[in-house]
Amino acid sequence: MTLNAYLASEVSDPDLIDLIDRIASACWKIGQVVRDSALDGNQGHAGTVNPQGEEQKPIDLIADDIFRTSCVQNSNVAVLISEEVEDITTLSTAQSGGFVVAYDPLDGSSNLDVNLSVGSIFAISRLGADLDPLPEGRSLECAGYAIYGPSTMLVLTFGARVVGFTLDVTAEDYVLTQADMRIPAEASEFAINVSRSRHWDAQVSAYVEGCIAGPTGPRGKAFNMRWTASMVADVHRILMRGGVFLYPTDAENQAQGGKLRLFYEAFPMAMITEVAGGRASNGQTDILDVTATSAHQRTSVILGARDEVTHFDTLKSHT
Ligand code: P6P
Repeated sequence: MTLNAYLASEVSDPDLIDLIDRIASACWKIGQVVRDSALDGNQGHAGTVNPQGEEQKPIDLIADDIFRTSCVQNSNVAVLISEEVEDITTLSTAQSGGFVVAYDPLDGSSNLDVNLSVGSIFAISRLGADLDPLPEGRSLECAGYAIYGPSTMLVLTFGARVVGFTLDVTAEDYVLTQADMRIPAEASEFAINVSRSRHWDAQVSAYVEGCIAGPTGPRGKAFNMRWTASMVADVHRILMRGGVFLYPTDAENQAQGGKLRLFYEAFPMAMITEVAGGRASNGQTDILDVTATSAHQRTSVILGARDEVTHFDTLKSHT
């Protein structure tokens, strides 16, 4: 089944179908630019920084342009929130019911120069009658990501199930390869940047120590660890074979509220995780219930296997 056939059978709003089709085309183009980045001189640094103060690569800006240009061709797009752009873009045609698209055009771009997986992340909601451009987590209509790895894949959810499409370059189409992606409740693989352990609070330290203590430790089993420095790649692995991902707020990033951004990283990945049967928490509450106050707001993220996130919660008493 192709992406277009799936959308025709699952989505009733032709405007939303058109927007997803344009995003899928944008991700196809971004995947091509990613693949040719070393040949086209699009690696290294652009000499600019994004709203997070992170150095931008030429390809970050190219990906943002591709994504933005594709989205605005949909006549019902009202608002764009991009990791790469400080200001929220509100189109002159914006009206209640218009699409709000929050996106990270190239997530994990530091992996690009070393030829490791990167991705694009997006969340689609509607502009309310109050025209407030900041979406609410529980109001997302669609969340998805593209992963540019050994193959380009597009993973989507509209709330009922999570589906995965693989780009068939020969056939020039996205083909359904995962019809119902589920995250097993139990896990034996965790993902966290362990180099930050000196900054962790006692709860995070207790969780990770429990995982690495192995069969004779409190968890009674061995865990494996992965860290790819690309949220898309870590979340995709969890969707494909289970596990848990943690990027907690810690003593070093506490002042800015953590590392990962709410609208275009945490919200979409939280919706995908929950629909796939997992949990996504900021350590206090479900991420999708977090109230947003600014476009580039950050959050703590613990997401993946339901029982792992619940176990993490039980360690809150560690001080
Ligand atoms: P660290 C990429 O920059 C990102 O936003 C996520 O995709 C990824 O999980 C995280 O930051 C990587 O952070 O501390 O490994 O550089």
